[in-house]
Amino acid sequence: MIQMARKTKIKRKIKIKRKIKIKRKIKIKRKTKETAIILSLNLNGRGKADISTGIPFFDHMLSLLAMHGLFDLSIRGKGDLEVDYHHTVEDVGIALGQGIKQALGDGKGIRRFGEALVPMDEALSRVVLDISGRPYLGYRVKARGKIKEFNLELVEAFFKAVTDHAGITLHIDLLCGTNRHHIVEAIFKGFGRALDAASSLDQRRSGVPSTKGSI
Ligand SMILES: [Mn+2]
Repeated sequence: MIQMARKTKIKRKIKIKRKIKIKRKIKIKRKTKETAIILSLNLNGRGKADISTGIPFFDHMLSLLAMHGLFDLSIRGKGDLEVDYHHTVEDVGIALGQGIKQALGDGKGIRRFGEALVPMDEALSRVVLDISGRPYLGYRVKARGKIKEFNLELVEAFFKAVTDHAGITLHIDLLCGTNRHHIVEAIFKGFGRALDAASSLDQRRSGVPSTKGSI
């Protein structure tokens, strides 16, 4: 009996040692009559952000997403900002969603689920996500209004575009908060952290984390 237990232990050690090496870097180019977006994303990054969308507040939020998700993210966006910020924000969301999906590939070895509770002073966000292959956004954030010219309804439009194109299930709740800047910041940081947790590789897993065999 003792010998058998020892054998089991040894087997387990060997399994854990196996390293998964997957290149998870992607470049997306997207051009429409309204916007032109060039995005590069490295899920195995270090939080390096180089963002320019023409909307300074949005750049600030995307930089936080990269920094706290430890992704390398570069975005060059040119949009019809004179019309509205909507096209640019939505199209950056589409490009980021496509980038996430492509960088994940078939999802081999990923943890799949991720969640984050992130405070920013009085604001507190909860972001929970599942890399499921099924787009769904639950967005329960009551805050309304503008930060300079950036309307808070754009935050929902952005995450809708991300979830639709990444194929993820995403729940965003604002548990509390009054300051608009703090609220949006807590949400973007939370998404970065939750996505990092869900997309990170579990060395114990060799296949796709689904009993169906695919995501
Ligand atoms: Mn800030």
